[in-house]
Amino acid sequence: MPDLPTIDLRSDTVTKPSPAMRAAMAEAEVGDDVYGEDPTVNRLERDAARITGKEAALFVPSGTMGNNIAIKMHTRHGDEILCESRSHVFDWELSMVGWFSGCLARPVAAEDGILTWRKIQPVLRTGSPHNAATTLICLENTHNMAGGTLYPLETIDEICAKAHARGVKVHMDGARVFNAAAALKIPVARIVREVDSVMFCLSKGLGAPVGSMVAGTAEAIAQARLYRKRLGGGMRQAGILAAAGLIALHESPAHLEQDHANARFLARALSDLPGIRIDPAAVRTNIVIFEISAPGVEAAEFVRQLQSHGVLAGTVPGERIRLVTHSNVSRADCERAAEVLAAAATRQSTQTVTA
Ligand code: TLP
Repeated sequence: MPDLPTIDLRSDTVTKPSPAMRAAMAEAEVGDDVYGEDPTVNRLERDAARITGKEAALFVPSGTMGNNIAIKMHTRHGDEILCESRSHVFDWELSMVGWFSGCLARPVAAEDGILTWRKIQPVLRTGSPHNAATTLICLENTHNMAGGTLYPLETIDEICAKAHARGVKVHMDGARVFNAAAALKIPVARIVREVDSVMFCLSKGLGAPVGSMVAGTAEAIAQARLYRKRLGGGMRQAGILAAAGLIALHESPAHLEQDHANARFLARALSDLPGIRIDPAAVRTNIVIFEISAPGVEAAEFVRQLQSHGVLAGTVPGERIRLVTHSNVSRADCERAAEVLAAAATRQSTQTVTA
């Protein structure tokens, strides 16, 4: 049998730039962006602001930098911020909320990753001689570790209205907000209409090699520009990267529904397998998370088995396995991945039965 290419489902961060992106990068008009003179970056920032319905946007090297610049611009040292307990800002950003913004992150658990005002209200603090005030709520949409779940519009709007009435800001970690928009079939601008800022990634499902955007008011983004420079994120001829970002922004959203259909396909295939726990109905975007229910089988060992048969998956906390679909995996790849998953599941269930 000929060697088949590896199918990489570890993350949508693994996508390689398309030929159109590479061509645009080669031809990009550039300038020094720290002087504000890179026409391609300027265009990307203008377009991102328009598409998110915000006054201004800033190109940043990564989602992590974007989130932390946003948290910094909405808070002061010693404030509390509120976020979901498995959110990226809390769990995956090296405690930057404390390290960079000097804030305490108060996590609130939600089974499906989706915060509601009912969950938020009891833990919001107004500030007193004993308690620091909560000044920011972070919503992750889609929620990565909950399996790409998404916020209903009413939930976002209610949180924003009630938070704003108390002088609390709302930031959306919208690393995958274009996936949410594709799933809900509504514009991103509507999803983020009420939030004070949004970060979204060009380098995940949208397929650009590098970069994320932070959008908000002109005043907040002017401040964000200074924080980016402080963090060493002032990039010079960044138009080379922004050129790919423009293609990601304008052309990739139309293809996301295909990734979602592939994720649903994998989820359905997994739900038929012995020793696997998954609710396929919960898979709405491009992230599929499942558990091994067979006793004594470790997620890491299952992932090693998949890898030895050419399928890369990732483990996530809680002995769970994550598959992420993206533009570099086709339906045919997912069909082959489903066969590899089926063989691994059958092997482990027969081993557990005979053990
Ligand atoms: N997520 C990565 C890992 O860091 C877990 C992935 O493979 O999914 N917000 C969310 C919701 C994210 O999922 C990520 C990256 C980020 C922010 C950070 O983006 P980068 O990696 O560009 O710093």
